Amino acid sequence: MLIVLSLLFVVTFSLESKDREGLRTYRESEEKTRVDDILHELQGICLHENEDRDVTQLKKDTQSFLKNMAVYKDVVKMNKQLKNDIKWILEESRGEKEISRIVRLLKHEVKGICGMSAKDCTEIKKYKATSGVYQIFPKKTEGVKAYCDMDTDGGGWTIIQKRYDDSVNFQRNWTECENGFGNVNGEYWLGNKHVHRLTSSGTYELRINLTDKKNNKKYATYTTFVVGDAASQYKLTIGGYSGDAGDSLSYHNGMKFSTVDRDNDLHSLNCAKNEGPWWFKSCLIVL
Ligand SMILES: [Ca+2]
Repeated sequence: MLIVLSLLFVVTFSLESKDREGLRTYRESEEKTRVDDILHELQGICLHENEDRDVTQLKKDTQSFLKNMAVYKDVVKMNKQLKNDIKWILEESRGEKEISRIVRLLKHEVKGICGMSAKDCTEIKKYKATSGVYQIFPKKTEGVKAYCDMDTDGGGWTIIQKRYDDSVNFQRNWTECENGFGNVNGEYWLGNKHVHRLTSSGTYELRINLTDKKNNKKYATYTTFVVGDAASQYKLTIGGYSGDAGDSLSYHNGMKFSTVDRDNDLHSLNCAKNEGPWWFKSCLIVL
């Protein structure tokens, strides 16, 4: 019996491998690694769900930065977003009196950078390589919390669905499926509108991981995965299967999303009533 099901996204391999090449070059020297670490820490302030980064901690970090001006100068070189304001810090900062101004400035700048850079977990991976809950901004619009898997197959996967312990009821109506539901630290559905925004903003690969009670793992990947907009009833476009879990999705290619309160399948019954919300052509056991 299958007890874990997670659907994950990642940009196509070619895009990701290009980024990794960049990171390798980036980490060539010790000094550059230190700068990289500071940038990652700054990104982590607003990217990560961890709320313990309060003003007191930020003040400590700021004082630490001021003691490491040489490193800070390199931060400037590596991040245009911070350049002007860090220049101001270096030139104008005069001890404790300036700390509160610097804190406000850094928070503002860092949030700006995070908001612009974190379209999905693949982008976040450039700054934070730790799996966990992050705020992402698909299509740079409304933010949504998602769990980022930074470990599976190179990491950078945005999880759109995770099920493993039946702690969350997945038999939800159209609106709930549209906006998302569940617990982002446990079982959840990201929401059709967010999945649409993601898959319409670039080329995404879908990965499905299955683990049984004996911890046997299987997977399926699809090189094409697009979810249409609300007007299309979140129509599924899928193709390019590979893996060892079997291809259970291609049969439903081209179908609209169905829920208990919206029957869009081609079967005489409403498949979602027994099988939960999904893209159905006819009623089959899905995954
Ligand atoms: Ca039907």
